Amino acid sequence: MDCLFCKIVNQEIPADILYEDDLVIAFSDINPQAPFHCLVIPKKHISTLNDITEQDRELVGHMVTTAGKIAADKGFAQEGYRTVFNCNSHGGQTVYHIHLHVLGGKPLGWPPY
Ligand code: DGP
Repeated sequence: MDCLFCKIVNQEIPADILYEDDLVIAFSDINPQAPFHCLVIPKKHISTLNDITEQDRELVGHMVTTAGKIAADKGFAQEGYRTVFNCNSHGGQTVYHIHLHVLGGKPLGWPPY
């Protein structure tokens, strides 16, 4: 399977890795949209949120708790930060391996558009 983020998981292409364990890896986004912007991804390939099953419940929960821990470690817990899953074209998904964006370090606009 030709998946960019699987290649990062397998260390076939480099990334600025912030966190890694048996289930997930977090790395800096190559095109940051905030002073801090990283992606938390599962090591297991899942293409979109539509492909998540009940069996992935703990894995996806672990992605969210990992995002929260990273944000807290970076000092964003008090002022806040944003987490985003984009799904398919209307959601703005460009890489088809699920990833949780973690953005912080400034007030973020809402709604997106
Ligand atoms: P999305 O649009 O939700 O699919 O977000 C994909 C993100 O992935 C986007 O913010 C840019 C980031 N990205 C794309 N290619 C690479 C890469 O090769 N390395 C890293 N670190 N990030 C990438």
